[in-house]
Amino acid sequence: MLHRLRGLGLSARVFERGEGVGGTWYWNRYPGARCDTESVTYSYSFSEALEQEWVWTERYAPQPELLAYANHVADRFELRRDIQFQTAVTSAIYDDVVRKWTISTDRGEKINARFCISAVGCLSAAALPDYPGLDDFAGEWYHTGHWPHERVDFRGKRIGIIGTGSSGVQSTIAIADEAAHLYVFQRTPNYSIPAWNGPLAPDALHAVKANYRQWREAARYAQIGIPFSSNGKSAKVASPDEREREYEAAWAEGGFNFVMAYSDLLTDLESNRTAADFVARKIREKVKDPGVAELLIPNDHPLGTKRLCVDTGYYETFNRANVTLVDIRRAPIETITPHGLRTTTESYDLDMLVFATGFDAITGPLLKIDIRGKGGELLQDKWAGGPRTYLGLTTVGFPNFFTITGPGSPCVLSNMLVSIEQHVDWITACVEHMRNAHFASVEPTLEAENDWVKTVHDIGHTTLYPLTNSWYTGTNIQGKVRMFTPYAGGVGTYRRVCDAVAADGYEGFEFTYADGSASI
Ligand code: NA7
Repeated sequence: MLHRLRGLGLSARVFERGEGVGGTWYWNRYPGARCDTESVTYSYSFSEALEQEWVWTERYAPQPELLAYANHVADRFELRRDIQFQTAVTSAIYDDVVRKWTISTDRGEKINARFCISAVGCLSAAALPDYPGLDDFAGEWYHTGHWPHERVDFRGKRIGIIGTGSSGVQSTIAIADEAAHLYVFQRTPNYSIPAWNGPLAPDALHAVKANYRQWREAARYAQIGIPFSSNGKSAKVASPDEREREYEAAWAEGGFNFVMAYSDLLTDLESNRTAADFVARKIREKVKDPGVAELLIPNDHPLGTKRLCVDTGYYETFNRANVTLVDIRRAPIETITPHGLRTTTESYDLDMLVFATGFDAITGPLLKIDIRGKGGELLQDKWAGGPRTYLGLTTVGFPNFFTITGPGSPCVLSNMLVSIEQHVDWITACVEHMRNAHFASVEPTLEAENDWVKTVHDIGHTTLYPLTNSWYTGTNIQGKVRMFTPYAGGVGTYRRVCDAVAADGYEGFEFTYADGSASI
């Protein structure tokens, strides 16, 4: 976004809480952290020179490589001089008279700006369970989303990890390699698909680089921003033999592709069941203890309706003598004790606790900032019943405020890099349009916002996602409204809608001149 705004000749300043760039890959430094979208796709496309010069070494990049990439991009495009690190934005307040935002930081600064653009991310507000006793815990404890920069030593220690989402799955595998004993406290098992990660052969990387434009174009119009597609068929109508072959092929390919094996796995319970049964069989094959295998098989949600995990060796980890799976659904954690934790049935002595307990997702990071629009309206109040946006990019009452990968856009259902770039380009074009036409502010109309909220809801409810308790529906955070807020119609469809809105003179937006006169 900074690079694009500079390209328009505007002055821009970025505020960043961390000491460095990288966002997700800056904070989530836990052992085993790795992107579960393939590197050649989970990377920027805005610069051909950048995509040609960077060499990915693994099929799925590990966190240090992604952080190195973010730093390389920051250096290459000389971004740092306009980024203020170790600075948190505390409030953003719109002044309707001068049509400007005043942004305040925790360093006591106040900055005036025509535009305020949120790039706070969807998974950056870590959630810690409020078990009693944590303050008195004598050992070390960490949250995967706030992992220290220094190496954490697991050797010889009894470790307890709470949470079995993507972060829990990845760190379990890595910690088990070192710990004296690892207790995995599982409330809800999730589905994990093998990544088959490994070195990225120079030939394979070269082949993508030789055709990068087609590759990127395919990603931009694919369902989830990754260039693969389903066979277009329903799993229900395929014969059991056919299905087995299809699932075996998707399993052998690995990663998110699995859920695209048939076109209706995320919309039809019966079809979904066939894929879930296949994965259950794979878990039973991998895990030697049948009781442990049954505990690891998800039983409360359709496959893929909680974020799928992608792993290399997760289920096999439970065959190790130094790993114990603890079912905290049956016997919940009651309290953290000075030397471990106690469930309703047992006590565990632990030297370290790892919380892989997730995030106040999608709206969480934004709503932690005091954002006030026209008439002093608080965004928290406006979104008290759930987020309301037009295109996931803008919201009524908050002019000149844009949300990169905001609620109501494909955001967390997509390859984030593709969605980020699409939003950045759309916002850039909108700002340029305003400058050319001498508009001072832009805001969606209430009608456009209402229609979009309904569209997002209606499309979401053609899928199985709303059935499941998850961070997709907000149920992981106590008191949060249950609502499925991402746009589930696909990255390509969404892009076409956004492009059409812009091509139609920004249909659904109201632009205002500096003197207050409106142009619709
Ligand atoms: P997730 O996917 O939200 O996983 C959090 C895990 O922590 C999940 O298994 C939760 O169980 C568990 N959890 C959360 N709170 C508790 C409490 N209080 N007690 C026990 N267990 C708890 O977060 P991740 O960090 O793994 O992944 C986030 C995303 O980052 C990921 O999807 C990728 O997009 C990258 P639950 O299912 O709620 O029963």
